[in-house]
Amino acid sequence: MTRTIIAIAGASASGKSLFSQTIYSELVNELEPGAIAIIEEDAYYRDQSHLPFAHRTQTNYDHPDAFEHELMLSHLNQLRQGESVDVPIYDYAQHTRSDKTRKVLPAKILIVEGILLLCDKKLCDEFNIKVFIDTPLDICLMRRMKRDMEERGRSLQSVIEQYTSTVRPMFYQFIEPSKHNSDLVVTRGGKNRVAIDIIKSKIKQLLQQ
Ligand code: UZR
Ligand code: MG
Repeated sequence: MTRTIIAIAGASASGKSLFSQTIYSELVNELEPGAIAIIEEDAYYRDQSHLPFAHRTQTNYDHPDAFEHELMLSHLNQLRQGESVDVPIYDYAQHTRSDKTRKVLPAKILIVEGILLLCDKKLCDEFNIKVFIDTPLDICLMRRMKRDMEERGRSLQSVIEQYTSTVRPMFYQFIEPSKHNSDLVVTRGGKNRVAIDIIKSKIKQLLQQ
């Protein structure tokens, strides 16, 4: 069976998750069970339970080394071979993996989304369709302040510190250049209806083959 892996990358708070989740949730009920699945790169942030909490807050989470891309790669290979995988569940408040996992079944269409997916050559080789969400960084910063304070338990000061020390520099060093590895650039983010509909119809076309 041919399986298609679609990667959605872009800056933190660019709208990757909303874009991917919108496509996934609008299709999942319409398609036969097991046709489509979704995985976040964030799930593969390294386990840091061996480090004291104060050390974990110092990690550069916007650098490729923060992710266990090797595990993600082996999961993608297993899914391609029709095996299911146990994807880690990350705890942003504790800055480490939780002890829970999520079972993902091998679907015909797999959407993966995350900030640094297109920086990794080995991962890129696995992706059949590569999309980059290109949202201006000031818009991302405003969304990020709101999200991290409301959903990830952060103070305004910590969001600003993280943004200045890692989010912004790593964006220019790794994420922005990875745009050139994409097949498609989507402006604005998760609410670009035309782009969502184009990806949805591509998925439906692939499922009919
Ligand atoms: P998205 N991140 C944390 O702040 N703490 C963690 O323990 C793990 C990740 C942040 C990370 C990155 N940043 O920018 C963001 N910093 O999560 C990626 N600093 O998540 O793609 O959903 O924005
Ligand atoms: Mg996200």
